[in-house]
Amino acid sequence: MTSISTVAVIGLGYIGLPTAAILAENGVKVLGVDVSDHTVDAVNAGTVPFVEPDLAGFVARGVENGLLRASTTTPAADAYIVAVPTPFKDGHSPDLGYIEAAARGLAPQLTGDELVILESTSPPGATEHMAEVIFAERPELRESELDFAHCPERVLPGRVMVELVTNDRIVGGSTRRAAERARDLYRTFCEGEILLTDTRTAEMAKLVENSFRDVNIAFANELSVICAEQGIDVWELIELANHHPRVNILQPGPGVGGHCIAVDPWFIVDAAPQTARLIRSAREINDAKPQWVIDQAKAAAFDVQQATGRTPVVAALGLAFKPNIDDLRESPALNIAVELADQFSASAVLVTEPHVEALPAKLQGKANVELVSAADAIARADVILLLVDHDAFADLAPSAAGKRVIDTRGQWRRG
Ligand code: SAJ
Repeated sequence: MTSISTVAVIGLGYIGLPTAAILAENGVKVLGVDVSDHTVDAVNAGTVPFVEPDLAGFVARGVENGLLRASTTTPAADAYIVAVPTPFKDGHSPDLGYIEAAARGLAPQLTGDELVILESTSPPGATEHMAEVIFAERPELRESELDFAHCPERVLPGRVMVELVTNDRIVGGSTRRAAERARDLYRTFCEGEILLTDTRTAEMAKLVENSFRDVNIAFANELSVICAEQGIDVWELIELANHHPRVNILQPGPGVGGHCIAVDPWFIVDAAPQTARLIRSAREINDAKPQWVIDQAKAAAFDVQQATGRTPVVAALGLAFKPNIDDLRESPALNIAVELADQFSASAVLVTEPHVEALPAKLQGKANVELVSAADAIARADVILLLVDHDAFADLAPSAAGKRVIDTRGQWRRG
């Protein structure tokens, strides 16, 4: 068993590139692999193709020190880290196609004593499946000393370079030796605890962490709908209930966004369709929340029209999937704004997002949509939807009478 001095990181996205860069920072020779020429060129020029605090400095140093370079083909290495996307296919089933392609890409390079790590968020059994894809390409390696591991990441976007170092990690090995080899590799940069298990448990742990959060947000979202029916202020209710020493209810919102929490629980549902009942319900509750918000907006617009006889102006404050970031991926706020634009085609729909400079593609070309400042939106609109509790909105609660406010985050209610 050779020691690990070179690592190929396959997939230079939001997780792969930071991992490659931090390994290089700690003296490991890293060869990054990506299908995108743009990404490969950017990395080789010492730059980054997306925004993540501090990442650019790590990449620049790695390239300058000769420890990090990228290519579109998979080179020979002592260890491989596969960090490619696992999107949906056919509804909510995970598509393992990118993992399979990465496995086929690295298989020809193997000599039989390497460590192959799957880092992509994956359904239970995906690491075993990756190994099978490799063995199908190279049957003679079945009896070799190849090791496989799954090491899910838990880093929070915006804090990736810090959390890569400080978070605890779960490392699941195909054997104890595989887990220990992977642990030793992550130890080069991870200062948190590294906990060893088997591959299926490690795969499930990542899915369970995000499902735990999804289920708890669904509880808050369900409460918000019940409270609206019952004439109770949900924000006050949660604040009061959370004074109980063993109660900690999360915050309702316009739905759950991002590329993890709204996605990963479905992998459990797909793996256990009959038994994952609570997890499925939580997903359905959170996915239904944007439509509920739109229905609230419609009712408010109807009221304004009845009262004034004119077509109301509607404002959507915030497009990002959570506060104080510019990330629009799987954002319920953005989807609500798109629906408002389509369903209120006769109305002006004013959109505000302090973290972007132009209308996102999904809203471009819609004649009734205008990107304006928050102050402008609040001054002009009859119906105001607060969709993201960005700090920038905190002090802007509308004071004029006659405006209908749908505060989906309770930001103005909470003060
Ligand atoms: N949200 C609520 N109410 C809350 C908390 C969050 O509506 O009380 C919403 C947010 O507005 C957002 C969504 O949930 O739309 C998700 O936001 P988040 O901050 O909970 O999580 P992410 O998606 O940014 O990152 C999560 C983290 N996982 C957990 O907290 C269990 C992160 O540690 C993971 O690394 C990441 O998913 C991932 O990559 O899986």
